Amino acid sequence: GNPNHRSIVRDPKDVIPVPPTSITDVDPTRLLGYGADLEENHPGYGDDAYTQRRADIGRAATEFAIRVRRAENEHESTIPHIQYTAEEDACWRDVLQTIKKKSQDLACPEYNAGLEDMLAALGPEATTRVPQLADVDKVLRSSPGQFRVRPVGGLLHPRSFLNALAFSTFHSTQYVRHPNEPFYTPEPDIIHELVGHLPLLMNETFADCVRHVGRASLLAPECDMWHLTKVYWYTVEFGVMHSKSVDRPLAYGAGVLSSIAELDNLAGALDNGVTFLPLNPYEPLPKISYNDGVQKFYVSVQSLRDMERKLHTFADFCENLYGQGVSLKTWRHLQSLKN
Ligand code: HBI
Ligand code: FE
Repeated sequence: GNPNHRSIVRDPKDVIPVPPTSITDVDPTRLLGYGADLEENHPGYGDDAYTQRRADIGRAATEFAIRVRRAENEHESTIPHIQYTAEEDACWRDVLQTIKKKSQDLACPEYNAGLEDMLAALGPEATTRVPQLADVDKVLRSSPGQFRVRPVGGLLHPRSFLNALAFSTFHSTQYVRHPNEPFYTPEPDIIHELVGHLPLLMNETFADCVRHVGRASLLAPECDMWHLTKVYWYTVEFGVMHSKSVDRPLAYGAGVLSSIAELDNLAGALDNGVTFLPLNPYEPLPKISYNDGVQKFYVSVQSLRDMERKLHTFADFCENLYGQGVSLKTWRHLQSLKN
């Protein structure tokens, strides 16, 4: 070879992937986390009947995904219908009632409106029985947010999960958390998805925010995926809204809205010295804490509009950067050399 030509060896984690061009390209079968055997920290650990039930419902979702791929025609009527047990319905009813009460004072108004609209559209049965995902999908599709739901068997791989958001698709589990711990689950379950995530996805501005995070992920190299996961985590999962006209922070993140401990933590946050950081998606974000209790700080936005503007600009920036073959990680490195 030419001795003057130094070949550049790229780190494989810094290479831009071929992005999916439609939701059909997004693989919903790459699951992470709890598999057939639950770990010790799972409330269902050692409960064979629960483990079996959860696995059966999960498998139905994966089989749905495989059927849809073959047919290349995703239709809402084929979302598996689950016959929920009286115990599962009771768990749904208890959590929903408690959250509905608490959210009046602690959630942002757009969430409360979304929850009310969603329940009204689902009909009176929805307050006492776990709604069918096929029905929720219809409600969401015809709402201003224009999202749709796809069933999934468990915690989906972050790239598949985030990519799908760009195509207005939210992956939702269908199994119910363990009845011994109605207010805690270490993994997403249908209560977390329906009570935590879907009410705000009825809202157009919020749905746009979520689509922006998805869009930023489409061309993201592997080395940026964890950062984008954190952007999602500190907004859609645990974000709070602190508007100038309200004297306290209000929840909009699903992990706060579907957890009594988080809602109580947020209620006492101003008195207990919990810190609030303004959203800055460009800079490194703090380590995610999963298993050590409630959040020690929250990332805040002033309004959904404020968040939409920030994430819109951020997604445009990522697309542009990735289009030039540069990762956020490399961009940050180059910035630090300049200063
Ligand atoms: N999978 N089923 C499901 N539900 C989620 O809420 C979810 C997921 N996979 C990843 C994820 N959320 C995020 O926390 C990020 O890792 C993108
Ligand atoms: Fe979630």
